[in-house]
Amino acid sequence: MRSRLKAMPVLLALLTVGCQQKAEETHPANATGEAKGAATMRPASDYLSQPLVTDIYTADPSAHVWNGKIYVYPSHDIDGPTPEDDLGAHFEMRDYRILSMDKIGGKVTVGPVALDVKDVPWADKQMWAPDAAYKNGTYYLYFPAKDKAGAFRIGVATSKDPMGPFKPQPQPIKGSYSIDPAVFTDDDGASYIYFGGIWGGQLQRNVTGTYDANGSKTDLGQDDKPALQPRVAKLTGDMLEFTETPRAVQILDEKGKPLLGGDHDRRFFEASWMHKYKGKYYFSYSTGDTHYLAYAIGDSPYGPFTYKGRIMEPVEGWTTHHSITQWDGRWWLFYADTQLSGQTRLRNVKVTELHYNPDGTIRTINPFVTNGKAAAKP
Ligand code: FUB
Repeated sequence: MRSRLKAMPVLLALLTVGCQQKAEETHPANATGEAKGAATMRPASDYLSQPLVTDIYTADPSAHVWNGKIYVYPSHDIDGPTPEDDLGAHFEMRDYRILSMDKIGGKVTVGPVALDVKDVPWADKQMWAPDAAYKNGTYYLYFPAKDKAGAFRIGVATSKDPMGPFKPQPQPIKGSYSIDPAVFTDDDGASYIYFGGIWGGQLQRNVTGTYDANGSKTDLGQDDKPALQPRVAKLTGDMLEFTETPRAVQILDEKGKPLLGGDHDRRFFEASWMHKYKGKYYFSYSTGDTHYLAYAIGDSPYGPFTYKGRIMEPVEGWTTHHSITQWDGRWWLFYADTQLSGQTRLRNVKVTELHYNPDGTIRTINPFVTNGKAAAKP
């Protein structure tokens, strides 16, 4: 899983001393807070966009616009002791802090702790990528965490304030499993939750709907069979439960055949997101070990969705995870990389504009600036 970064620790150790001055020049705001700014191999000008916050490490940004403000619900990365492995044991997050801003490019406020793992009765550790929703005066925070048996479940917590604090339900959502919840509310008011992730996200250990602690560590190991699919379920009117047994989300190729397990450049890995553009449903996701953000288009929130291409080429770092939202008449991609730290486990969220082509396809974004210019492929 980590092949791109295998040489990174040694390289970083060497660069930390030599590049300290450079790092400080590049990230002057890093002198305070958790995100101290370490070795960086590139000047800030190489990146398409800059970290939204530099005082804490953040990842997995789920962005929403409420009451004219932008709220970002990220993971809060911490520098824990667990060694990096293929199952993401090094992502040891223990709480959530929410970001808000009046406009894209404006000042970003970092909220206080909005939910702590110690206050969630069923959860033990690893508060991974969250999302949020709003209905009838209440904000809902959806979050994955490992329970005491080591199985990922999805919880929900509520608040009257989009910044929290959130009060968790005493149990995870009944029938939930795996990671990366993303909630989409359609024009008719119905809300759907998408979730799932393979490898450390344990989707392959939940194929029957019941967690199998002895299941495969990665995927189903069936490269010539349909890939594991993300899940979707309609939420109940109170937003707290599934109305149905989660369904598999079909992602098809251009011939209408399911993407195969061996198609690592296109198959689903984790990080579901749903948005609607000109009446079509866009399901987007991360391809994980090939590091792309990809998307597929369909006519219903349940799918099927036809693979259309990449939203973003690989960022610096192993994972990226995104959300897409409209603000001030333009579309924005929130994502993360490791610009501040150079370490997989310590990420920082960013935002850049997303553009559609006239036929509804999305222009692929290069997260780096080449020859002084941002490159976006038509
Ligand atoms: O942040 C922990 C995990 O890494 C997320 O849940 C995945 O989407 C990946 O970003």
